[in-house]
Amino acid sequence: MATKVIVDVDTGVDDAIAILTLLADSEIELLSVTTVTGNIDCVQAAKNTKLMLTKGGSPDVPISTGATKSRSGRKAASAHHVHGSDGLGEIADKYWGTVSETPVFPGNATETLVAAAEKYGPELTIVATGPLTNIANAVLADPVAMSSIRSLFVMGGGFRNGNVTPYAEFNANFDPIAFSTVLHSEMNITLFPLDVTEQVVITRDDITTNLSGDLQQLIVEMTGKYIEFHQKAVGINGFFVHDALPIIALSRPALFQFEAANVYVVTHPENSSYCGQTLRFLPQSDAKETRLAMNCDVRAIKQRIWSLLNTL
Ligand SMILES: [Ca+2]
Repeated sequence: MATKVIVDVDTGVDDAIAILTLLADSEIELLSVTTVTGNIDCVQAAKNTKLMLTKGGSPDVPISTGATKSRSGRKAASAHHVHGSDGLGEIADKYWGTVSETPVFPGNATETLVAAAEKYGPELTIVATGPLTNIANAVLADPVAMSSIRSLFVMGGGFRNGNVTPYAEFNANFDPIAFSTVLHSEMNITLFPLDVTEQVVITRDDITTNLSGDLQQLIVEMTGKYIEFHQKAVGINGFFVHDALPIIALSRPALFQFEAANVYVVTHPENSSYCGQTLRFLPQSDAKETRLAMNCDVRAIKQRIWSLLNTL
């Protein structure tokens, strides 16, 4: 039976590739998408998601927008230099005419998450690839329902380094208060920090060699600016596909090595470069344990991404 999944996304370039990968995976049933403000605002994230659902052949999956500002008080999109002003490398306008009329429920993300948790409980996995604002709001609204789900997979945090400051990863830094609320909830959490997501680098050659036709063109266009950013910022000739990793792990957990830790996030001072830094300690019996994906089989993960995308 396919794993029931909701994704909570701030659809920039890597979220977009993650959504396409998920739609291609016949072992996953995507129930719904919720969007959160992060890379871009949650309304633009819903538009970008709609485009990916259409391209991925599932235009009827409902989308609910969520928080327009973080629990830490941040309002807007701060990642334009990475993902482009539309979140998709300045290509989205070109494609609007091709997008179907997927229903979008404004402001309904918390209700969607809680209702699905109540309905499906241990059959449901939520994958969060943006700041954790919506997930924290759902946990605060109904901690019992949310802790009954099978698992929450989160792309976020970084123990060796950050990516918006030397210490902090974007999702954790954008809403550290939400990140902390979720980490210390009763939910069963698996974290995919930069330590693992920065192991997988996708190059333009990878895309042109492994994909063809419209999908190749879309992904080449979408990743142009994102690759430029990575070349300047970290000196790699390609990009990290952060958000696709928890999606791959849903149906291929054996491609990752996991460990347990007690994880904490620095929530203040808000403007310091430490805000959003994640810290891990050996598990203590009186503290909340989080599962961390710290290493992965890079070659097999890339092969899995290409073989899935080629089924679309
Ligand atoms: Ca994201």
